Amino acid sequence: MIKPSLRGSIPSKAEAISEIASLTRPPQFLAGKFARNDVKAQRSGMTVTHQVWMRCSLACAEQGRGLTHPNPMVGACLVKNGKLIAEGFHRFFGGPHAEVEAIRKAGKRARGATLYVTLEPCSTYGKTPPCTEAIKTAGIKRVVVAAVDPNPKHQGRGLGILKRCGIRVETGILRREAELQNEAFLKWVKTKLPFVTLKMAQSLDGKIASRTGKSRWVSNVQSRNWVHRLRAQQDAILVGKNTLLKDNPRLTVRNGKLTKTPWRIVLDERGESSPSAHIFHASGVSVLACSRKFLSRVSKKFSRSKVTLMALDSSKGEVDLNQLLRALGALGIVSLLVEGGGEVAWSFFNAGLVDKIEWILAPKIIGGRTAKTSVEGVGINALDEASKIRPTRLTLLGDHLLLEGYVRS
Ligand code: AOF
Ligand code: ZN
Repeated sequence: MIKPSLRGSIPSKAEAISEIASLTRPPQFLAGKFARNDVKAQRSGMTVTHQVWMRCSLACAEQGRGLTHPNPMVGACLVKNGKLIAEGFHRFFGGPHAEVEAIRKAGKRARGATLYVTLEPCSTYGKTPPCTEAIKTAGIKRVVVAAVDPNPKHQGRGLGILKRCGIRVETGILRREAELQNEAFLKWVKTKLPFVTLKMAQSLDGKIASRTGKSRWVSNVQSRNWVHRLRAQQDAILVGKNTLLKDNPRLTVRNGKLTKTPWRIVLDERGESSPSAHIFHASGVSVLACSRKFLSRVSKKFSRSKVTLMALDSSKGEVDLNQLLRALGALGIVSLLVEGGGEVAWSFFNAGLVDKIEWILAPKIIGGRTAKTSVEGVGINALDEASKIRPTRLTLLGDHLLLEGYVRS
């Protein structure tokens, strides 16, 4: 049995609120223990309460997924006398921080309240003033934090400032869940490289097309809808030039409430793509990553197109992916979705650059020794050289299986 992933355990806002509603009538086992004035039980009761409110903050933070880069997702709840008085989340880069949004909504009622926040409050002037100041001014008496800010500018500083001015501070409540929620930001802030998710849709026998090259549609409607939601959570989406030449995908996000379009990136060493391909004409940013060696030729070919050219080192017909990721990281791309095809997938696995996989298995057998497979390239010699995956979740999308997991380093 595959254990559900922690991300799967982050509740929707409705679930978190209903969990909280049940807590305002304390569960019997807690009420009994409080009645006996059992100090230990009170402490564990407090932990349960903290976890419930922190789940609410995690659910708030989740609403910013895909919209905040290169900032993290952050959610906050203000609680007084066991009741939620205001909540907030970080909505977009440069916008108010979660804590400030909750404090503004609460107004005078924030005085004496407890703040539950998924990330340590910031303590310096960035795009916005420090949240530690807003917390002090609002008269908040206790701050409960899930994860310490990994950003070296803030790490631990905010907590220290709050403690020194007499505010009670507790940390580590649902820390793992909060870190998982911001796994991409965590990697980026430490390494300045984007978190790479590789998505693939294949038949049970590993094919992504028939022997005649037909690939539409290996997957079903539910999994295609799911892919649109996955795309909406990313800062950039990458495909290889073969996918572009063959499928001419739009790589758009159709999730109804989109407020940000991920960048679209094509790996194309020699600039063989057609300037009329759909992705170079859709709204938003399109990037063609080519070799420096071919830059002048490529820029002439694409001179009338609004694509941005990124010139990289290349060898043996492939652009340097490490260099590409460093460049994207420097441009503030925190999460990158690699969508194939098989040669691109191999190059990313072979360079050890994949963090997470999202693998859709269509319950069909395509067959054919020349039919394209999901991961091509030259492959490995010995099985112990294989990229190994730690599976974390198995989901049914209609009659298709979605396997999620992390590449073991
Ligand atoms: C956010 N949202 O709710 C919290 C953050 O340039 P600034 O002022 O937006 O500051 C960004 C940093 O602040 C960010 O990298 C993180 O370390 C910290 N906390 N950031 O974007 C929030 N609480
Ligand atoms: Zn802040």
